[in-house]
Amino acid sequence: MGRRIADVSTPARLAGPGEGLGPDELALATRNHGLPLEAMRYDVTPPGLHYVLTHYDIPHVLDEAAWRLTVNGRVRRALSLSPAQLRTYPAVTTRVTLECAGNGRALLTPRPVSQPWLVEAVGTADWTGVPLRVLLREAGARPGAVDVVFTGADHGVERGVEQDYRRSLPLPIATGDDPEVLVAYAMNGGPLPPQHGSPLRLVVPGWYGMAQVKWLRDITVLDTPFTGFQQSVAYRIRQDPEEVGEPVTLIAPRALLIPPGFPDFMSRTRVVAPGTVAVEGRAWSGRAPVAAVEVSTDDGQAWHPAELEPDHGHRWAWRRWSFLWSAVPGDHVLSVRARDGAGNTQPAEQPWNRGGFANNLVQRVPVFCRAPA
Ligand SMILES: Nc1nc2c(c(=O)[nH]1)N[C@H]1C(S)=C(S)[C@@H](COP(=O)(O)O)O[C@H]1N2
Ligand SMILES: [Mo]
Repeated sequence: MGRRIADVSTPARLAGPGEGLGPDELALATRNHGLPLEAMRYDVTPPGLHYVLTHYDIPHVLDEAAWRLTVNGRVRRALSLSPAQLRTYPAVTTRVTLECAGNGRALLTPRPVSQPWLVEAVGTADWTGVPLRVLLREAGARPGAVDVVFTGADHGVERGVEQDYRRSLPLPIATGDDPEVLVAYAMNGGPLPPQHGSPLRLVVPGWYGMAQVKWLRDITVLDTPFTGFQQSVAYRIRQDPEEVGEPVTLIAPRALLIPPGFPDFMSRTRVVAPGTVAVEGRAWSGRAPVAAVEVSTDDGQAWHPAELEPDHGHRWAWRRWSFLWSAVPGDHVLSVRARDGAGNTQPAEQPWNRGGFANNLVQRVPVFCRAPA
């Protein structure tokens, strides 16, 4: 799996009672960044506003023409393809909402010490590339193949293990067409930015962020289940460190609202004037299409149906919803929750796990409605 370099690495841990963010979490929080929630107004997140999460360093790719994506392992014919060669295949563009599996983890108690997301680790882009199944068909997976492993060009140490960033998908998902996994070379019609995986990345619609391998340089077909660090150690739902745990896979439903009015600089409490306030936001689920969105203006006591826009043919993208609120002077807490077609919902009290993965607690937005002018 990788060389052990325990001396430079800290184990996964939980914050103690009342422990604030330390320099380690602050260092992650300043390198990585979330989506400013007001950017949910755009169907497609403008460049630079999409959330970013990178475990190690962003690789410096000097010469894109020299990049090779290899497809090897249990295949009849190994491939080695440049980004220019990949562009000669029929291109597919899919609008996909990505969300980090650790989104919301900083709100958990106890807090898993890691990238301290509140709720903003999300973004939506039009990804263009070649369907993975086309490349795997060309290479020809041999009988007995079970997993497909994706290796990024970035390298680091995690919990004492030196490693490349590496994740796998079961063969039926890698070769499936619903969702259709892409080897993407473009984002929103332009080249991939360095932080989003230039020159090539994997896009797995409906799956949490860890599956979306950036700086993709190698695809290996295995006849045994992949047990790499990001598959078997990280990204498992566990209560105890000793548990094998359940793998993190598809995105649980979540709705977020664009905080209305204007913010206080430090508390970020919102200020609105009395009267009708148009509240809007986005909702998504990787498990089934979103079926309903509800809004509460009294901190989750009463729930009212929101207007949910159709998906406009974009099954894997967030959907816009809206709600008219008659604001009266005073303090309020606005919330929103989504339910998907498979009956998955958002909890008012979040079940906990050590990594803080796949949580989807209902968002709370404090709003102060000031007296009329
Ligand atoms: N090679 C590589 N791919 C990676 C990562 C990484 O650190 N290295 N981080 C993953 C995680 S945890 C997330 S949430 C998504 C974030 O994708 P984005 O930065 O394009 O939003 O990338 C995934 N792909
Ligand atoms: Mo992530």
